[in-house]
Amino acid sequence: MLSDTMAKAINEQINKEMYSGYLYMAMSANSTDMGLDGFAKWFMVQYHEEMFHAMKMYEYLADQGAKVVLETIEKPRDTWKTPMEMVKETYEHEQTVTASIHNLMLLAKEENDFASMAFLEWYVTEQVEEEKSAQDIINRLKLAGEGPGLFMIDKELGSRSLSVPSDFSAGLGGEE
Ligand code: OFO
Repeated sequence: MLSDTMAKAINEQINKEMYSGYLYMAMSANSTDMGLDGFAKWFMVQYHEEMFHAMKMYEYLADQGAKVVLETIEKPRDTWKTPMEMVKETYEHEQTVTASIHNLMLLAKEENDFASMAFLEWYVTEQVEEEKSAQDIINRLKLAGEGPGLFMIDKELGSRSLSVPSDFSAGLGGEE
């Protein structure tokens, strides 16, 4: 059983995860518009990962007998001029999500909510990966510049494949 405060905080985090997905979908569209199909694929995979992050919380609330309450998703920005601008914003955005997950963990600790602490561990670890993957692309873009190296990076990013479920009609099936 979750406290009302914790249920509300997790519902707010669902909205943040959905916004992250919306932001990355906008970056995917912007990449397609720039002719960078690899970046477009990478950001679309990222979109699906964010939906998965939201759905894990959705299921957790349901499992704990708390109601999922969906709020309006903020409109994301729609134009970025360079891939570096998109990836830097991705990195900064993920830092804010990390802070938000850490705040949830602090709340769970304050409430001695051991189930939520255990549940949130997955997100703490995932955020390390989220920040690292954006930082890695920033580093590669710095090395490659805007010339032929950019097309190599675009090709590499295009090979990213989805490693989480994308069909939630029957729940997550215990997958991570
Ligand atoms: Fe859900 O990790 Fe990114 O935002």
